[in-house]
Amino acid sequence: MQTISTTLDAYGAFSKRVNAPGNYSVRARVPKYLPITVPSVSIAPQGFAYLRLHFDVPGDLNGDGVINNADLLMVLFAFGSNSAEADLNNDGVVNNADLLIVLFNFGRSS
Ligand SMILES: [Ca+2]
Ligand SMILES: [Ca+2]
Repeated sequence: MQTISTTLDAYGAFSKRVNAPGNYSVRARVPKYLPITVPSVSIAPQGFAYLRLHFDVPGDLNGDGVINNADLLMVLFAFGSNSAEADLNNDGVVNNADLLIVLFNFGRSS
């Protein structure tokens, strides 16, 4: 599978020149959420595609595509601090709310 890296704009759009226009499987990541895969994205000869991406499974703090012990440990080690890296709900503190997000989604992968 060919991998292309690009940056989405605020509307989730990207433009990327590809070697061959056609259908691609697009895997997208944002920090702290499980990545999502969108199959059969048609990329035009000009390299444009417009996607509506919805990231709905938070908890993947280390970005490896699975929510497991590694993510849990990141929350536990940062517990009580203001570590932005482990602050899943972005409220400025790492606490029970962040822990529950990891536990609720524990074992999920994409
Ligand atoms: Ca993870
Ligand atoms: Ca928090």
